[in-house]
Parts: sequence; structure tokens; C-alpha cells
Amino acid sequence: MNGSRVAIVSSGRTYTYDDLERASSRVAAALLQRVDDLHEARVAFFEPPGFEYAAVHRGIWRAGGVAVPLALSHPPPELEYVVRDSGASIVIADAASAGVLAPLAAGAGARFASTTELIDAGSERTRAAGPARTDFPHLGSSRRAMIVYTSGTTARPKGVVSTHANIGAQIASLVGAWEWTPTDRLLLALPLHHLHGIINGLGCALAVRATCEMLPAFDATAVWERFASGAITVFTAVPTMYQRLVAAWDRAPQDVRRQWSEGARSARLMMSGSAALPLQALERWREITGHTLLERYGMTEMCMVLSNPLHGERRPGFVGTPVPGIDVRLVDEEGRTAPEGTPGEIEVRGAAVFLEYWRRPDETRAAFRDGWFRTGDVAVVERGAYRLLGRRAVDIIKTGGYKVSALEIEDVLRTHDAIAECAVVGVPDEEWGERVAAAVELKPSATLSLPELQEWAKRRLAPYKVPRAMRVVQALPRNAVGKIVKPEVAPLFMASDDAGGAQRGDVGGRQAKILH
Ligand code: MLC
Ligand code: AMP
Repeated sequence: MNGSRVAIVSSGRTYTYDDLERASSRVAAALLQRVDDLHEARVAFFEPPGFEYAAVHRGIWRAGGVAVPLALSHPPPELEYVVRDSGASIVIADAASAGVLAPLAAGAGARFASTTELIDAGSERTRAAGPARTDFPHLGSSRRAMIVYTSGTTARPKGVVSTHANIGAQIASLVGAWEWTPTDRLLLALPLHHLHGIINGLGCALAVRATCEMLPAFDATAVWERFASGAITVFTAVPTMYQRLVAAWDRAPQDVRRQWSEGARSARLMMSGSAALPLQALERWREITGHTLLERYGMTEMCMVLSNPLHGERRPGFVGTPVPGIDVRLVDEEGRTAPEGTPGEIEVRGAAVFLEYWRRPDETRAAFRDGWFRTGDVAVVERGAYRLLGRRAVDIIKTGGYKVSALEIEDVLRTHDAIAECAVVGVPDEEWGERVAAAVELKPSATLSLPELQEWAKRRLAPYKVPRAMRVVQALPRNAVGKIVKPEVAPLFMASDDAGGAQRGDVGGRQAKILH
């Protein structure tokens, strides 16, 4: 193993595999101050994409802990939920965020550790105190390794627990499917609290000892400039990012466009996923870069499931065939296999499939049928490849590649002083895939504008859960037993793009009065 190979490039610096090995062992040693093994203690960490992120993540694993990545964009109430729900006993954050995370950790009864302290522990300065520690615990593959929070059909996000074996199987599958090699150079601009960034990106690159260039956040110009260098071989992103890259290219002067496009052509693989790739985005990307994006389909519970081929035809609108090591079937409502050409729910089985929802045995049980995980996504097989048709649950929204639960947002909105009742839905949107939209009934004589609602919601919800559109209605559409009829809510937002003024929306044949 050549430890002098470059593992990570971040913040203008280059770090080798030896650097990563040393830094992660320092983190592990510092976490193991008083014990020999963290024995699956949850360690939540709040770390911008970069070398320290990778060092902390690996350090937690080497110490025998369960890594719980926190989302950089989340406001304190959401961070606190994850820290408490995971039962984290240690919270790690970079210095810039200690002001928020340290009190939050204290409130949850967890120890707080700053990244700098952890990485410095055992470094040149402190090594005089004794030799660097190497006696890290043995990590059996059945041990829990990571908890990633995902929204779903329950109101609050659930922790998806993966073991080391699950993660190993996920990575092995993708390294095989997409032929990762040590000569690859990945450009990573994804958030690192979801599997797309953690496994498809960072995990695969580090597993084959390739180089991973990490941007602190997605920035279209920064991505293009790295493409222009001609050094990047692999890129993976959500459709919204490709939309933004196309828009940035369209705005750029002719000579800049040429450089960007030429550089991008030298990549060997560009992928899209986490949400449906609009045909128009696929076509524009092909015109601009010559790449037919490889679209694949996956889920936090098992990482990737279906992928278009690396070699061979990538059919627009299709997500390909099962990735290595994953069994996939389509079933009807009763669990009977759907014949080819008939739509069915995607069910998945294999070593990559997660262990459990953290401390939610009932939800875990309900998510499986005869050992198969029920994704809730509906697809059809046509001429040997899968085409996604939609989701079973009306309450799951995908916006910018983030999955959000309408129920969670409704629960928060109902705590607003002016709101009597509300219904949150996803409304189709070219840039975001879907946008979060809220129809609200107000309390008597209360008023509420969209900016007021957003300002209030931002303090409580992640930015991508904050409603982008609001309609105030006299009465939400309800059925005979008074239950809100969700499919009749989305049309309220199609009625007009204008959020102001009294309008009428045709709600599934009934007229719902829209006040503004
Ligand atoms: C940001 N905003 C969003 C949003 N993200 N609104 C709706 N939906 C979203 N997803 C808001 C911001 O709060 C801001 O509001 C405004 O949009 C513009 O912000 P921005 O800074 O320009 O946007 P940005 O923060 O750059 O976010 C865009 C993005 C981000 C595409 C970079 O959405 C993103 O990183 N998406 C990737 C999600 C991901 O990795 N999913 C993988 C899940 S794993 P305001 O009001 O402040 O102006 C998975 C499995 C699989 O699904 O198959 O991969
Ligand atoms: P998450 O729970 O955040 O991992 O999101 C998983 C969900 O993203 C899946 O259940 C799908 O609904 C959606 N998804 C992932 N990839 C695609 C894709 N290529 N096309 C459409 N939807 C996708």
C-alpha cells in the first residue's frame, strides 16, 4: 500500500493516505481516552466537507463507535433531535461551530470534543507523552457503523443503521459497477450527511485509494473550474446541481464555456441520482459536455439499487438494472411478483440492506416483507430496464435531492400561533424536482404572509423543508370523515403562481376558496 498517494484535496491542501491514517488514529486515540472500545457508542459529528471530515469519520470507526453525521444546514432544533434520538454520548464539531454544538451536547448529556483538539491529540506536540496508540478494537463486520437520518412516512426522521458489513457491500457493489480505480479523481460537491456523498462519493474513492477533491459546498463556477482543469475523472450529483451547472454555463462568456466543456470531456464518468433527472437536463448536459449522464436509483436504507450501465446504452428516463449483489423484485399490493411490463413496488434484498431503524423496531418490521425491504417506490420493467413511476406515499417530497416528510413539516407548522390546520405537499418544479408547498387554514382574525412563515420556519426546520409557497384557504379539501385529501391540495398551487390576492382554485372538481 502506497501511503504517499493523495487521498484528499480540500481547502487548497493535499493530504496523503498516510496523513489520513495518522489523523484518524489520533481521533480514535482521543476518543478512547478512558476505554478500550467505544462499543458502538454513537458519536455525532458536525464537520464541513474536507480532510477533517474524513479523519473524524474514520477515527470514530477505528475507536469502535457509530458515526452519526450531522447536517451543516440544520438549525439547532433539528441538530438536537438527531443528537438526542441517536443517544449520542459524544458530539464533535469544528471550532467555528462549537458555539452552537457544545451547549447542545451539554443539554443532551453528551461530551463535546472539538475537531482540532482530537486531531492534535497525539500529534508532534503531545506525542512526547507516549507512543502513538495502535491497539484499536477489532471491528467485527456485524457491528453497527453508521446512523444516517432520513425522512419518511413517520413524522420525525428515522435513523438508518448500517453495519460495517452493509457499508462494505454497498461500496464493493459500486466499485464493481462503475469500475473505480486508484487513478480516479473524484470531485465531491455533495453534502456529507447522506449516502450519495458519503458512500457513492467519498467511500468509493477512499476504498480504492483514489483521490477525492472536496468542495466546502456546491458552487457551480467552482465545479466548472475544476472540470476545466481536465483532472477530474468522476463526478456525481443530484439533478438540481446539473440544472445549476447548465445555467452557469449558459451565463458564461464563449471562451470560458469552451474551456469548461473541453475539460469536462476528459472525465470518464458523470452520474446523476437521488431524484429523477429531467430529460431536458440530460440532453443539455450531453450537448455541453458530451457526457450522457449515468442515472442510477438508490435509497439511504441500502445505498444503490439500480444503475444504468457503465458501458452500453444509458436509456433516458430509465434507471437501469440491479447493481452487483442486490436482488430486486417488483410486487403488487399483495406481495405477488408483478409480470414484466406491469408496475409494482420495488423490493430489495442483499448484504447492502441496512440493519434497522434506530430504536424503532415496529417501523423496522413494517419496512420488510418476507425478508425484502419495501422501498415505497413504484417502477416498471420495459425491455429489460427499470423505469421509475413514482412513490406510494403522498407524504414524501423530494426537493433538490433531499427527502422530506410532509407530516414533519405539518407538525411544526401547526405550532405556529396563526395556523389552525395545514397540509403540506410537493409541487412539481423544474429546478428543484418538487418544492415544498403549504396550504393553511388560519385561526380567526389571524394573518400570515409567506415571508413571515418562512422566517419563523427557518429557525425550526432545515432550509430545504421551509415552504416555498403558501396558500391561505378558508377550508382545506376534506373527505366525508374530515380527513384532508392530499391529492386535492397540490392543484391549489397550480392555480396561479401569484401568492397574493384572493383566488379560486379548482380542487378536484370542488372549489376551494383561496384567500391569498
Ligand atoms: C436549498 N434550498 C432549498 C434546497 N436547498 N430549497 C428547496 N429544496 C432544497 N433542496 C433553499 C435555500 O435554503 C435557499 O433559500 C435557496 O434554496 C437557495 O439556496 P442556495 O444556497 O442557492 O441552494 P443550495 O444551498 O446551494 O442548495 C442546492 C443544492 C442542495 C442542490 C446544492 O439542495 C443540495 O446539496 N442537494 C443535495 C441533496 C443530497 O445530497 N441528497 C442525497 C440524499 S441520498 P433562501 O430562502 O435562504 O434563499 C439519496 C439516495 C440516493 O437520496 O439515491 O442518492
Ligand atoms: P433518500 O431516502 O433520501 O435516500 O431518498 C431515496 C429516494 O430518492 C428513493 O426512494 C427515490 O424515491 C428517490 N430517488 C433516488 N434516485 C432516484 C432517481 N434516479 N430517480 C427518481 N427518484 C430517485
